[in-house]
Amino acid sequence: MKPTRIPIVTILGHVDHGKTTLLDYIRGANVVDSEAGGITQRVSVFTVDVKDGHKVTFIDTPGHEAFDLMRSRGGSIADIVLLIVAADDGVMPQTEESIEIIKNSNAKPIVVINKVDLPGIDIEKIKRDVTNKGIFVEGMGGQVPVVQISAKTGQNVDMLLETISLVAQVEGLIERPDLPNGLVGKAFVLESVKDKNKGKVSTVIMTHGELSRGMWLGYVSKGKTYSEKVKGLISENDENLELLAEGMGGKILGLSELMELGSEIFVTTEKKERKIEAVIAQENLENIEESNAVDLAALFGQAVKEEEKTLKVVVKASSEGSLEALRKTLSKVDEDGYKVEIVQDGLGDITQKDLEMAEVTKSIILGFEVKIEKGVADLAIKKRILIKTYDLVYKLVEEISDAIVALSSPQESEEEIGSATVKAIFTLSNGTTVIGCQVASGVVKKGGKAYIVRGDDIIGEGKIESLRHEKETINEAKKGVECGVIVSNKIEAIVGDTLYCYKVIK
Ligand SMILES: Nc1nc2c(ncn2[C@@H]2O[C@H](COP(=O)(O)OP(=O)(O)OP(=O)(O)O)[C@@H](O)[C@H]2O)c(=O)[nH]1
Ligand SMILES: [Mg+2]
Repeated sequence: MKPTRIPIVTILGHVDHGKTTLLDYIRGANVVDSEAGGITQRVSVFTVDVKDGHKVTFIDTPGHEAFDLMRSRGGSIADIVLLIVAADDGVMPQTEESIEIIKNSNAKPIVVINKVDLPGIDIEKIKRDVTNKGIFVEGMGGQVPVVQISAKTGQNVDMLLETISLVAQVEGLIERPDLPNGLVGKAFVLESVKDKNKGKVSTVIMTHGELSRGMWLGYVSKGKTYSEKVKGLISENDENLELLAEGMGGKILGLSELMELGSEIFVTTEKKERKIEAVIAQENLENIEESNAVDLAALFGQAVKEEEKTLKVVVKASSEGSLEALRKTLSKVDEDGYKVEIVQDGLGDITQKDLEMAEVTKSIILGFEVKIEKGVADLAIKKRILIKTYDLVYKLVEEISDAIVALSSPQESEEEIGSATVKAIFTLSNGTTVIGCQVASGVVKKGGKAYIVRGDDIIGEGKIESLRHEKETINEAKKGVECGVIVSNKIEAIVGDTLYCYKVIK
């Protein structure tokens, strides 16, 4: 079984609500007093020892409105988010913004009401206000834990740490995809600064695997890929580190370029520039495809106006010749009156300009033998604009035609791929039901459709959102394997029911 990694906990909340004071208390330090104007202006990462040899990584973020990107970056990487609300101030603009970050992430929230040492405070009002903004807390009909603390006196901080461990254990950490082959680690860049003594310094957090001094780092800066040996690694307190384990944060020194904020960096044991380039290109594509996981036709569907029956596209290609060929071929596509309209075409990689064009014209972007410029892929995901790149013309035309066929005749069929016997039902603290099963035939797959059947009746159905074997997340469970299944819809399954897994064919 995989060792459980160190949980990543991001602290979010309005300015001056006590985020840094809380972290100072937890690590027995004193940062607040040394901050300019008492305001946090950068993201910092600390891995601290909590009870029983367990470690937790905390990301402190600034609460001032100017630092919204730092907050959302901190939120995007977290397993758990502490929403700090000062009891005397209540829900304020950056509390609300932090709530939005939480709602858009997979992180598990814990509401922390701070400054309860102050007189004349109304805890119930804060709980109500937070719930009204969509974080449903305990005691208000929801499940999100609320801990009342004083970061100044330390009151209930122990209880908060216990709540963090409990949430991490019971609800689990965010699932991260496996590392690409040949890599030993992957990290996320939270902050990069030019320090006059230390040079270029990047604060990173290890999301996968590990990084130690002497290993090689691959990263992209201003569109160029670099591969460099790690010369220095320090903690937030400038102590030398030999290793960053999974879930730990730290600073990398001595790189020749500044790492881009929010980018991912890749760790190899030797110099592997080519490999890294390939991985980065692949990840860009996967990110896009994942975000558009709905299915191609559905996304094409967004770009097609029913009455016009046209699919609008922006086309980029590597040469004038291939562009010409594409124009010609795409103009011939006609499926039941559905056609392709090229709103713009050009040579070279897919850029932000292309994205803007696609956005205003409600198009998708097709690339032929071109790459996607750094940053554009992420932006496309946010804006939900589909980018597809191809190296083979016929593939491109084939996929477009298939998608158009699917549009003009939307049909689905299902095929049974496995069945399992329901052995136990569990409920997680957030109310999610886990169906414990043993696979009786075939295979049960994540992403597949599940039907729960009792006798001759279908009790419920839904998509298989998560699949676990013991504590490990898996993609499929074969005959004989016991697994915990979470289905998208609430189903009142009981022991003895049968779960059938179906593959949906479009
Ligand atoms: N009375 C009381 N004061 C507190 C408590 N926690 C923090 N403070 C005070 O609130 C002020 C702001 O605390 P910080 O920890 O700097 O707040 P912050 O959320 O980190 O602020 P930014 O990083 O600027 O967003 C400081 O003067 C702290 O001493 C508490 O539990 N009780
Ligand atoms: Mg602070």
